[in-house]
Amino acid sequence: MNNALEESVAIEIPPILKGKKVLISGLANKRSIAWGIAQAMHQAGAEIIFSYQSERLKGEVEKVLSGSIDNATLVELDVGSDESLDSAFATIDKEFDGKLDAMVHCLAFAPRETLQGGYVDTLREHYALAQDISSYSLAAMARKARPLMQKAGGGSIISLSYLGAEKVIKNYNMMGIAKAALEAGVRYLAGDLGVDNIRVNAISAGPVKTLAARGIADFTTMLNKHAEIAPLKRNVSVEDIGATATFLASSMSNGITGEVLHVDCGYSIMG
Ligand code: 0WE
Repeated sequence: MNNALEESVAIEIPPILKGKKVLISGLANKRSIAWGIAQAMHQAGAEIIFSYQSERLKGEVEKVLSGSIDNATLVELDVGSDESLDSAFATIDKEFDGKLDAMVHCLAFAPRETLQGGYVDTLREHYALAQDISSYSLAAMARKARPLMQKAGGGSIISLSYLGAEKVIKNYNMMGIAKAALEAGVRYLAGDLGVDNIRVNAISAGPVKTLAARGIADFTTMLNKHAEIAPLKRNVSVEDIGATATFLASSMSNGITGEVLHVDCGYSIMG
């Protein structure tokens, strides 16, 4: 089940999300980081709604969930559309009785051309699309989640980032700029929403071989290098990320907001 470059250690998840209502976006298939997060939060006792981008992707979400999480609700949400945001959150409002305790933002997109060559060549149109889907969408979703989280007495919003936001990583290019904006967005949203006891944090995850990494040049070489350099001498697993996301969604992290936590086996501390 685990990638060969990861260590297979079962993580014990205590029932810290019992009765909590959670929205998870970005589940594409069983390798998705969103799936690692969903399984951990499910183990922790959460009630989960999954969002999928389009009808085309709904079948795969149903396939992944079947036999594992059978009581979940699915909702279509294309973050590139305000109408879709309106209708998705209307459904979530109904399904969850007006309340939402946590939201996981596990979405990004940049046109493939921007993930090769140099950032210097990025087209205006590609920049705008990448920022819209990868960074603005967190603010758009937070704005829609806010009244539901207010009704729940507070909430936790969790997004996913990557080291390419802070350092120049070969080929990450446009996504690095989008993740830098996302991380700044996490801080500004934490500033806005703290008054409602809504916390906003990000996990900066080490590289994981997901659908989003497919076709990225030399990704396997990158994973090998990462495992060699990282203090823990392995790559991060979706279980590692799921456990940290569960912690951030729970009251165990009530004093943490506006933070970007590195879940990268220590890779980013190395000089
Ligand atoms: O954030 C990401 C990737 C997100 C992503 C992936 C794709 C591939 C397919 C965004 N847009 C697209 N557009 C597509 O057309 N990661 C953290 C994974 C990743 O992507 C890289 C990496 C790593 C790590 C790209 C280059 C270098 C490293």
